Amino acid sequence: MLNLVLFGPPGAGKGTQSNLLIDKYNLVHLSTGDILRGEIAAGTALGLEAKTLMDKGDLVPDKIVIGMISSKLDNNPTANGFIFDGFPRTAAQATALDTLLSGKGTAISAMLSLKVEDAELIKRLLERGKESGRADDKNESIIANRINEYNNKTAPLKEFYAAQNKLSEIEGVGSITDIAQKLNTVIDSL
Ligand code: B4P
Repeated sequence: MLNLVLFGPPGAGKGTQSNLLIDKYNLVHLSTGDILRGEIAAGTALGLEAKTLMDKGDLVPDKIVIGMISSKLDNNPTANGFIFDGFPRTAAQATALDTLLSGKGTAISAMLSLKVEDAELIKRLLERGKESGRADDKNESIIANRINEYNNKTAPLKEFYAAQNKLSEIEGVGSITDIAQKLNTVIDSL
């Protein structure tokens, strides 16, 4: 199985690149951000709890997102592999993911980490916010909080995967097709 963690700060292009990779490699796309926004749109109790945190740019509790990923893995028993987009975001999530995958006789193949500077992230997210209607994209101080959450809780996961020899860092600035090409080169070498 090909199981990829697509990693990077908010606005790095994880969702954008995932959409290209799922078609090319026939993978199931698991975006915790998209799943949570689906819960919000459906007005579930989980969605209501998540919305308050997401609108402020805070992370949603580990227990919620780990449970969501666990059931998505169970629901896709014949998948060729998965792209984890925006998950894991904390050490507890990374450990839980390894345990879930090893229970299914598989593992993460690689972490692909997109590098983009803060000023570019802010520019992209404010631009998306004009049309997306996402509360967390509209306001620079909320975006700053998301970047802060990433730096404090998420960025250290690079070490977790580097220790397993699974980390590849890719420049995330440039055209979407050029970045996709760089990701393809890394994946094809796995
Ligand atoms: P996500 O939905 O994961 O939001 P994101 O990080 O902003 O998305 P992404 O990084 O994929 O955006 P993309 O670059 O594609 O999370 C939102 C919130 O959900 C979190 O803040 C948190 O509250 C919660 N959450 C989600 N997962 C969680 C977890 N595991 N644990 C706890 N909480 C969790 O797109 C950005 C923009 O850049 C787009 O407009 C795109 O068109 C543009 N873009 C992309 N590539 C470009 C390029 N090369 N050049 C120019 N623009 C580009």
